[in-house]
Amino acid sequence: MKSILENRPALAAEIDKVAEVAGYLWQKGWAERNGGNITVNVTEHVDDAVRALPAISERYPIGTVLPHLKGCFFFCKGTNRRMRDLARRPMENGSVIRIADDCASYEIVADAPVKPTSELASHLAMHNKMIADGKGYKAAIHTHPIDLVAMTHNPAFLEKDVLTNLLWSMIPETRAFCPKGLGIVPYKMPSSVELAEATIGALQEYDVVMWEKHGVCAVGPDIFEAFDQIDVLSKSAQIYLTAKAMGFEPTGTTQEQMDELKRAFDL
Ligand code: 2HA
Ligand code: ZN
Repeated sequence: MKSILENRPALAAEIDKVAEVAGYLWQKGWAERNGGNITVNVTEHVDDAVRALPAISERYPIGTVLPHLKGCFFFCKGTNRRMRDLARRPMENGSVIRIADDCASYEIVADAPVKPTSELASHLAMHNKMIADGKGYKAAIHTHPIDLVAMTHNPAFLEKDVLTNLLWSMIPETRAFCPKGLGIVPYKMPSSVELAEATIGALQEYDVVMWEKHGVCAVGPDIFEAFDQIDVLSKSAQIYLTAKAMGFEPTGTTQEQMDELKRAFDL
């Protein structure tokens, strides 16, 4: 079977990045079984031949109407597919979908009829918002980092910006590379439109949001940037819990030191 990636180096390069990040998620222990999902807006890498491709699936409802997505193309990890398999064979464990003109449904166009992630409503709602914001963000990721998810089991950490300030104070890089901090979405049913809507609400202020007792979502210009933000936050969480495991409460950098960083890096 001919792959949509053949003779499309820019599109193939985006899918390569997705596969690379999928491997990291597995290696980090953030992606048990089919846990987590990745979607990338690949519309800019799609030519007339792709636009003319017939659908290879029925038309599925998104569950919500997303006006900015009309005619857009997305690469999506498949539902029930393993992240570790996406790493090795991305086009067998994910697919390219086209959003229909009603902005409320989609069809699969390539390579195989692999149904997209169960969190498609949240992912597409994030992409709709990213287009509306006009910052050129193209990637969304959801994964289950052990340390960050564990922290959401403490009600004190669910108060606005408590976790953000704690994680910023563990190592200066976290403030520098995740300058908006970490939003919190109270527990919602996985895959639900309510979860999608709450996620969009939190993204007004943050590029990374925690889903209480479930996982984390991040958006960015590409999948590497989205992944890196989760990675720096998880590093901070690791430092916090390593200090706790050594039997003491970490002091954290002071507010003064953080303010100095904010000025120096123009955050
Ligand atoms: O795709 O992580 O939240 C599996 C999940 C659902
Ligand atoms: Zn999940």
